[in-house]
Amino acid sequence: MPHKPLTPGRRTFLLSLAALSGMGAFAIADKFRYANRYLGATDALEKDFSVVGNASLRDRAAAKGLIYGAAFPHVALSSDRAFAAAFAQECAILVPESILKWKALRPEPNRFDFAAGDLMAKFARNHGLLFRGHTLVWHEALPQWFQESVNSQNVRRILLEHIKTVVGHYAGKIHSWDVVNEAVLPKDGRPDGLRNTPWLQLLGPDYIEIAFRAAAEADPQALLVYNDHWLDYDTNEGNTRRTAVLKLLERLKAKGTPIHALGIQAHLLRDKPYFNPAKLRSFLRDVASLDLKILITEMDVTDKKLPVDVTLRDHLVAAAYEDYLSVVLEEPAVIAVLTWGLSDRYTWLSQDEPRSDKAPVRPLPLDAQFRRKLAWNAIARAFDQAPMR
Ligand code: 9MR
Repeated sequence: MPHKPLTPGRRTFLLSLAALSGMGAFAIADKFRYANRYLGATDALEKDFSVVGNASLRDRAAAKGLIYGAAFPHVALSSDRAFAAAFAQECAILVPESILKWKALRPEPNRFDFAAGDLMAKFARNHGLLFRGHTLVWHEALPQWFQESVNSQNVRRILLEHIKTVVGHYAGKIHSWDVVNEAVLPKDGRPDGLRNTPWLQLLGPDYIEIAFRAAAEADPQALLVYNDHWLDYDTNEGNTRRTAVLKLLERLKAKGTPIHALGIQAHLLRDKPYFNPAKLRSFLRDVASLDLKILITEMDVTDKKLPVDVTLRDHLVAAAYEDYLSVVLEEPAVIAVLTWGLSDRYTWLSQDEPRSDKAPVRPLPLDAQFRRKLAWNAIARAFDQAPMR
């Protein structure tokens, strides 16, 4: 990556930052060198993330015909009223982070437990939020009994029963369902690019179509989504994944499968300098040309490898949000943006992608005290600048 010269403008900016934070010349030179190791770090530091007014993300998105929302961690529902209040203020759509997965919902083959899901649905209803379902078919979060007792003889019945029961239970109350999650993994080596999951092994590649048809039958009103990850970057993996997902969507549409949208998870890695707006744009266009809507379903920005300095880290994370959203929101087929969590207090990344220096991670729009961060500003700015739907 080219080293950016320390221009007078940059020097003045960094010096005023030093003056503000009381740092000496050494610390600033250090900070600059550090910043420059990351693509665009100096640009991110100089970027203006100001926003006009105080309106919530929910209102800014709605002003453009978009929906903003987030994943809600079950642990916060009864125990954290401040989080719930911040959620209701900023969001227009709620997706339970875990409790609608098989493991939580179906503790035994013949017993469904809707208690937690129903509480979450009630919270959404009481606060005028749309409710979104995640997820009906995934190779993770399966209960122990699945591995022990599901086989090629009973799998179809068990899957159809699951979809009928769960989708039927929330029919009429749900905005959209992630019907199938993360079914593509080109490096598993299959010509169709599908991941070698228990579903594929037991039911064959048609399991995806079977699931969508069952979901459509159980709730003809819900928007049915195929959801997948690592579609964002111009890397070998990103490129092969986008191609494989597109082919899967084409096959499903050609068979008349009732699929309505692609969910792009967008778990971003700021330290990976492989963002290519042109490639992402053309992927979105290709998806839209299949007459599919697009949702950004699980957005966050991993700060695992970013400098520990909070000012710099927050700028880099915010820049990643704005760069990405300003590109995807140009595409009229994109109808919703959800972050995977709302506050740094509750994020899967604390567990799954912790920092080696043990500093708390800061991947989401609100900090751990529910104050708006620069990432919030970045999302707000992207909504403000987005074309009207
Ligand atoms: O954030 C979720 C975490 O709390 C759960 O333990 C985990 C397993 O159920 O799933 C995480 O959410 C994943 C989502 O369901 C699918 N895309 C990747 C998300 C992060 O791993």
